[in-house]
Amino acid sequence: MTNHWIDIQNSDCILIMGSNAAENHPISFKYVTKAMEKGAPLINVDPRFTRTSAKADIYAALRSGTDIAFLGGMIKYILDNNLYNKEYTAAYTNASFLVDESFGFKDGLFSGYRKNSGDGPSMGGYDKSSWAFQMDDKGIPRMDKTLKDKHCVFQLMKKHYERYDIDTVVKVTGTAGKDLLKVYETYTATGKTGKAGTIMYAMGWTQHTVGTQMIRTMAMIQLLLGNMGVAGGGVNALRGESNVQGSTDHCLLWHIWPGYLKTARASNDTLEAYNKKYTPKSNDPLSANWWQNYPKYSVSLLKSFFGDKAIPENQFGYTWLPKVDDGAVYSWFDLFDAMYKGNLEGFFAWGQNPACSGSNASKIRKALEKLDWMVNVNIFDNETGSFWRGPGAEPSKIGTEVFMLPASVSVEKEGSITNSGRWMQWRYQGPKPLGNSRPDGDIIMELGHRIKEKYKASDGVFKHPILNLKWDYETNGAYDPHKAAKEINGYFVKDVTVKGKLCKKGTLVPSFAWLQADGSTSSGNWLYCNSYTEKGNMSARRSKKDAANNIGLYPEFAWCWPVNRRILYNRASVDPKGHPWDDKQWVIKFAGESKDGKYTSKKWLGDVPDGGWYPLENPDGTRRSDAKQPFIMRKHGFGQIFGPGRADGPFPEHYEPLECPVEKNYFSSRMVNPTAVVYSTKEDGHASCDPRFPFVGTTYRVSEHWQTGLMTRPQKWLMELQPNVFVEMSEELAKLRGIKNGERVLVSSARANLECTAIVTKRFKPFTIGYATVHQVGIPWHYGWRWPATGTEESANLLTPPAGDPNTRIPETKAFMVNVTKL
Ligand SMILES: Nc1nc2c(c(=O)[nH]1)N[C@H]1C(S)=C(S)[C@@H](COP(=O)(O)OP(=O)(O)OC[C@H]3O[C@@H](n4cnc5c(=O)[nH]c(N)nc54)[C@H](O)[C@@H]3O)O[C@H]1N2
Ligand SMILES: Nc1nc2c(c(=O)[nH]1)N[C@H]1C(S)=C(S)[C@@H](COP(=O)(O)OP(=O)(O)OC[C@H]3O[C@@H](n4cnc5c(=O)[nH]c(N)nc54)[C@H](O)[C@@H]3O)O[C@H]1N2
Ligand SMILES: [Mo]
Repeated sequence: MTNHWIDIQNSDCILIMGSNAAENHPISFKYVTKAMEKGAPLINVDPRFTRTSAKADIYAALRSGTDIAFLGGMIKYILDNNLYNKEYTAAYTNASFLVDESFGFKDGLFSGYRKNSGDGPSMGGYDKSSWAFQMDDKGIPRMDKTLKDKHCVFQLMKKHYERYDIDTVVKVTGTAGKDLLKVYETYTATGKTGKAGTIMYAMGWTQHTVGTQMIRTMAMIQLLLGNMGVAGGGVNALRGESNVQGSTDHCLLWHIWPGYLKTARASNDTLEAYNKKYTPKSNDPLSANWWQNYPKYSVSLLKSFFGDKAIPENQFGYTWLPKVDDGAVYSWFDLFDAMYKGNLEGFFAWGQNPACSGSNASKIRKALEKLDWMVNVNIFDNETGSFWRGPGAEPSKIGTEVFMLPASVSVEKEGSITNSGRWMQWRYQGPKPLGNSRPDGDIIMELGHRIKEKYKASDGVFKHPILNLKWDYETNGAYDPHKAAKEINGYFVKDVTVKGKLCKKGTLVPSFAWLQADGSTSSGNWLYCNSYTEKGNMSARRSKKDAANNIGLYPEFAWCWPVNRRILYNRASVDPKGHPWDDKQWVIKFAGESKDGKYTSKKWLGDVPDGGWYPLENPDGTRRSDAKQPFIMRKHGFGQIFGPGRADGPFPEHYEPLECPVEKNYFSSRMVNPTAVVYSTKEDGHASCDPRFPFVGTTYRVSEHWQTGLMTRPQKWLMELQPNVFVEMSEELAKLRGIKNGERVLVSSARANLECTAIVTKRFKPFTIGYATVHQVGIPWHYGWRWPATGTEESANLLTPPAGDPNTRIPETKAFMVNVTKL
């Protein structure tokens, strides 16, 4: 979240789209309700009527996978009706930037497209050279602040979304025209200065071959309406598992190191080359270009990995690190694909259940059979640990040796979790671990020590990073979460003078502004610098005192990255002179002194400002040369309406899901995202516009179960509430197929069949797509054969497709094609 949970209460209009927050993030509704009580309308857009819809003032249905069409229509509506926030858009976004004259878009393709002719999963990619900005002779992007130049971002955007008129959007989404207009009208009213609209989204947006671009379309809307940086605004991803934000920050994903540093590639052959490659350069003195500090963060991270062994002569240990081959990808899809092809020997399934959670799960189950060994680190046995005795498996023919390491559950451990709002919160140990189960921290520490011992004894391959790894987060032989937290925050490794202050060796670094690129500081994650300092464990704070602006920032409750800043990009919540756009619910305001119309001293009130520089303008309107643009993490300092970083285009474009019910895309002759990734094998195909699979399928969660159900399926009372895999369908579809509520039916896709209990409901309605009637059904994915013991219930992921988003490679589990038949 750019903002945080409590801040939702400050919103003037809440759009929940691509999430069912009432069921999956129930606490959020405490704040949604507070905003509603103050008069904020709640809008919900979902293919089916959910418990969130039941609370909404406005509900609109759309066919799964068509959100870019829906939101692209909103962009056109904003532009046609002049509803964008002109001052904000011109001052803080790249709407005024001029794009290279060779940039173009034709019939669904941006300039520079190349189809992939090899056998990799990617359908194609772009040479992005024509997506570059025009630069002036100082190397600063050329701008037209009147937004009239035909090559400026604003005009290009206008042209791009010209095609997204109401009629076409209706034909694609199946949403009623009057519902579309009502949503557009209500939400875009937040473009007025002083008003704020927020978006709450989650998996309904991410799990598509165009998932990243769905979110970007909304980010563009938020920039156009001036909703970024302000209280009650922002782009708010409701994260899932309680600590998924924390684990992403600390490099859960293969392509990033802690703090969103890049994983080193083979061609980054020296530390210098690595730092050079990933440190952006800006020639604009008004751009903070925060990532220019990259080498300070990467060197401090290497110091944290290797301690005293990391010295300038060995590039602080960089030379020892594994590097990913250029072009190679190690996403979930790619790993299981490699396993399936027999290219992996061993596998740690640590706190996960891929045999049920992964899209196209039968391939994952088959892949596990190809391993020599697997270690399941879990609180319970699950379908992954027991894959060898699952349905269809023949134990006598499977050579995989499976080990189970019992872990203790979350409440039996001390440590921190970081919630969606970026708040790192300390938790204490409740009961002691049961039986021979151990905290994950202890398991991984001991594993590290044992591997080191083996390496010492056998001089194995690739030994340097392991033998030199500093591995000392223990006290009296047990994993110590305080030691780990201090390591993450970082400390000075020798006496140094920074900013005129002597910092003693061993003291904790007060914040990332103190980190150095010369090896004098160590930090396991620069973003968490300031979380555990000489003042103590910031994440354990519990003060209910609010900040001066009284908008629910609670700066002394827990700790928030970065540097306890509760609302990201908050410098965009003030006008160029430093006055809040919204006087009542202000986030920060400039309170420095001025003389003769010029600011003479710096002081900000409220939240930790996103950089404490002077405002862009003096009170008399003259521009300051010592100020910075608000979007400090962007190279040029501006919010990106034109986003050339994405794999599939600088503007989001509607494409159909890999498996879709229509033969025509009304926006272009391109059907599927031309850069999507598809991992089909001969046995695991896909089917588009195939009469055998005429209905749109989607998967989702229910309140009563958690994820693949390991922590809920063994509970009798929860099973009583939600005993079976069900398929939710409209009364119209049930009639068409002769299915009655509560009957067992067969749902099938190009991959598998799944037995489900039919729920015939008014919550789904057929969509009219162009001239066709399209039915959609939905299935929860919480089940698996291991519990209940009847063995009749299975995972919805047997049905889901082998395709994903080109930017993230997240699978398209929210839109695929199925058939439903009576059993
Ligand atoms: N009780 C409970 N709570 C949970 C979880 C749980 O398992 N159980 N899991 C947690 C985790 S890890 C996560 S990631 C979050 C996920 O939180 P959510 O994203 O809210 O979860 P889902 O139920 O998967 O999907 C949300 C909604 O997306 C809708 N949808 C499907 N396709 C589309 C589409 O194309 N467009 C739009 N606009 N909507 C679509 C579905 O109908 C569904 O209502 O929940 C967390 N909270
Ligand atoms: N079709 C479909 N598929 C989906 C999704 C969807 O919406 N639709 N959503 C996706 C999403 S958002 C997510 S997050 C993934 C989740 O995918 P997974 O992470 O593979 O699934 P979980 O069921 O959350 O697995 C968590 C495991 O950790 C164990 N566990 C619990 N506590 C601890 C602990 O303290 N230590 C250890 N070592 N183990 C513990 C549980 O018993 C469980 O087996 O699934 C994805 N799959
Ligand atoms: Mo998730």
